Amino acid sequence: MRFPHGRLRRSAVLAAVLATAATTAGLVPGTAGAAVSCRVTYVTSQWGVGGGGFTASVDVANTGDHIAGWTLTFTFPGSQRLSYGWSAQWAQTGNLVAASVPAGSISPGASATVGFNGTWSGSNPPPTNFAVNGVPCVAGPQPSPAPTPVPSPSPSATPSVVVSPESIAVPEGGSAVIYVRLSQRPSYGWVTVDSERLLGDSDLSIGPRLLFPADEWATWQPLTVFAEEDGDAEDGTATFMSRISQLPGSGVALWNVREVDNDAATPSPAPSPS
Ligand SMILES: [Ca+2]
Ligand SMILES: [Ca+2]
Repeated sequence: MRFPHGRLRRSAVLAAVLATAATTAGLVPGTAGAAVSCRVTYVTSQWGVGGGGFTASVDVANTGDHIAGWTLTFTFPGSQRLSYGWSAQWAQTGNLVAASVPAGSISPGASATVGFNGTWSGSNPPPTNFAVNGVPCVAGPQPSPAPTPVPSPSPSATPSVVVSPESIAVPEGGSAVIYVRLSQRPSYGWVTVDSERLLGDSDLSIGPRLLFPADEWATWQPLTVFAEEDGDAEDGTATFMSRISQLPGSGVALWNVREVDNDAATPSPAPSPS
C-alpha cells in the first residue's frame, strides 16, 4: 500500500512543478513574448549488465530569448527510473520526467546543467523529446562513450592537378610544352587550372589558364612555357605551381623549368682593371 501512495505523491509533485512552469512561461508579465529555443545535450554513464544504474548529465543551452524560470521535461524511452537528481526539482510519473528550476534563469547563449541518478533494465536508450517550458529542444550531439575518430573523407575526394613531365628545359628565345590534367573528375561542371611562378627566373613565363570540362578531366592539355631572350649566359631556373582555381584546398602540382641559355659564356670573369 505504500507504493501507490508514493507514486501518487510523485504525481502531485510533478503536477505542481508543471503548474509552476506554465505560470513562469506564460503568465508572468514580461516573459509572455519570449521565444524559447533550446538545445539539450544528454550524457550518461551506466553500469551493470542487462540492468543496473546510471548517472546522467543534461546540459540545457539557451539558443533563444532570456529564460527566467524553467522546467525541462523528457520521456524515458525504456524502463529507466529516476532515483534522485540535483540542481533542479526532479519528479517522474510514468515515463515522463520533469526537472524544474523555478528561480533559475538562462541567458541567451548560456547553458545550465542538471543531473540525476537512475536505474535501468534491458537497455538504456537516451530520451529524445526534450522540452523546456513545453517547447521542444533540439537534441545536441549525442556523445559516444568512447569518441571514435571520424573517418576523414579520403583526400582524393577532390581532384588534384597532375603535370607531366615535372621538369622541362626551354631554349632561350623559344618555348616548350608541359602537359596538364586532373587526377579525377571534378564535381563542378568545369574547372580552370591556373599556374604561376613561385620563384626563380622571371624571364620564364607561361601561357594562359587551362579550362577542363568535367568529362575531360583525364585529357592531357598542353601548357606552353616561354623563355625570353636575356643578356646573361646562365641557365635560368624557376619553379611553377599549378592549381585548380575553384578548389582552394585541392592538390597542387609543382614543376620545374630550366632555361637553356644561348649566349656564349664569357671565358673567365672579366679582369678588372685594378
Ligand atoms: Ca641569355
Ligand atoms: Ca639566361
